Amino acid sequence: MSALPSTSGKDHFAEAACYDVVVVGAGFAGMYMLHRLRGLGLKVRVYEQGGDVGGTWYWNRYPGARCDVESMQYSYSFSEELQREWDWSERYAPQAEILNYARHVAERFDLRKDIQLNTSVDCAGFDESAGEWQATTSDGKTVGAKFVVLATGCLSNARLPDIRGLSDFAGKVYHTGHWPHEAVDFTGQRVAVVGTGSSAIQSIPVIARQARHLYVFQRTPNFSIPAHNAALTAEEREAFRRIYPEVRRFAREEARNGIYAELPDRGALDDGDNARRARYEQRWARGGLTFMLAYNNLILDQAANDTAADFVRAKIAEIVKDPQTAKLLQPDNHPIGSKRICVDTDYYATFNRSNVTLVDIRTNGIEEILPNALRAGGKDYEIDALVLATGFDAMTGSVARIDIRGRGGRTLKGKWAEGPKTYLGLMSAGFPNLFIVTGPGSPSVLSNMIVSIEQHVDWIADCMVWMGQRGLDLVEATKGAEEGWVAHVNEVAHMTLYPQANSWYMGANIPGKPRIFMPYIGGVGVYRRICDDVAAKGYDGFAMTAAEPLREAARS
Ligand code: N01
Repeated sequence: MSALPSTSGKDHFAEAACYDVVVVGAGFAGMYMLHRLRGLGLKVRVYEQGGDVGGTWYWNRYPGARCDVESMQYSYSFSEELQREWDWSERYAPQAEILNYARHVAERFDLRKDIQLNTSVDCAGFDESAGEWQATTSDGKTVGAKFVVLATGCLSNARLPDIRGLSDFAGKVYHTGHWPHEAVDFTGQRVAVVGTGSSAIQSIPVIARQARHLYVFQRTPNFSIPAHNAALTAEEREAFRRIYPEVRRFAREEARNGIYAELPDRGALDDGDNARRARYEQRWARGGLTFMLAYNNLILDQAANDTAADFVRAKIAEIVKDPQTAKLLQPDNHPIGSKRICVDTDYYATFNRSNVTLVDIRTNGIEEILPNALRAGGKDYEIDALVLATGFDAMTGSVARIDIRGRGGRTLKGKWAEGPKTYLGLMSAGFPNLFIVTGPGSPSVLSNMIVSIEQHVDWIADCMVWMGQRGLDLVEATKGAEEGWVAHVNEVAHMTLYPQANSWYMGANIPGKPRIFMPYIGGVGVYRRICDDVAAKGYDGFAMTAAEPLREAARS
């Protein structure tokens, strides 16, 4: 029997299809949301603009794409059977394997029957008199739903840079976040990669092995830590599975970033030079994002941060043979970790290859793209193919491109014009029954995304159950709670070094986008406790009402 009274049979929707919940997106968030809601007996429809499930892993197929969180941890924890039966082949799984995992989950839990692929939700409007949403999809249909859940992803709106002449380029143009499905072979070609963020840092070593010549156009160097990726043996997987209960508990409750790791017991300046260097060496040898967990104050204290940044800069100088190239690759305008740390395989060493040239565009950017060349620093670099690794309109971009209208016809895009405003990253005041999974104002991109996704999905499902049990139809963040949360998110961000970087966390990569620190830095454990506490207090900060009075008013 359903845990919740389904509303999908109402007369109101006699003519249009009608659902309890419309979910936008069939990435890891949308799939788990569907699974949970179906378990409650609700009628759910998921719309996915891509040709398959998998979200970011469906689109980001560039050479070298793989996860920067270890796969035994970057995986669902909601099903014991699933985590027992799926064998990750490598420490950091490649994109194709993660996409296969998403497909496996879709099939294993029979999700596909409720997912409509190749269909975007273009508009969603809240009908105040009925207390329900109307969503219009790219196939021209309008459906009704009591709730809408935006599972649109934080990094799913690939951004083309505004560079003069881009449309005149005669060769092939690729964006790492929107890579073709057929194999791309750069053999014998002169290739330009624009950008040096995570996507570029993963793809450059692979493209360099194929291309006749690779030009890397760098505006801002980034800190990158070696992945030390390797095959996982059956014994390693089993050993990990034995500690899964503790790994998952720790990731949810104690870790700031949702990753099981040894937590530091001291600050960087508590150790002398030799001990500190030894600790950094140990972290470098281990590899990956947890380098930043060498000490507990690296993202809080500039002097502490400098010690880690200096260590990585020295590593770059050690690896890269040409001193001038090494100097250009050493980041010097932001604290380490204040932009997402990159995790690489052979990135810095790639610049020792004779077929790779680093082009510094820090001062003037790319001046122009010509039909057969990129012009920078007054020089033309002749190329056959152009790879834009220029990132995303992060966190808000995929939401803003849907025409979402809440109370009084107000658009969410308009409301967020000066920066996203949410309560807990879950809801925005004035938009009843519209949930966001890992929205701005939640730990989201600062965490292991799957841990944060599962937490939000469970919280949203529990909230719906709570409402159903009490005959409540509408839930909405109050303005006061939202204002308090936005202020708290900002306050916490400014206690750290994060806001010092021009990062996509701040919206700084999009010209004209407001500079607001978007994710919540408090950590996933702390954040989970806040969300649980809010729920335990009867959804403190959320207004909940029964819709019947509205309908009565509409009928009279
Ligand atoms: O994008 P980015 P990304 N002219 O925004 C440059 C996740 N991710 O796709 O820094 C010249 O980081 C821009 O320069 P600058 C991960 O969270 C995860 O690489 O603005 N250059 C920058 O170098 C990551 O953080 C994985 O000066 C221009 C680059 O393009 C996030 O996605 C793998 C330019 C953009 O870097 C985004 O990473 C990949 C212009 N006009 C990504 N415009 C995993 O491993 C932009 N740039 C899970």
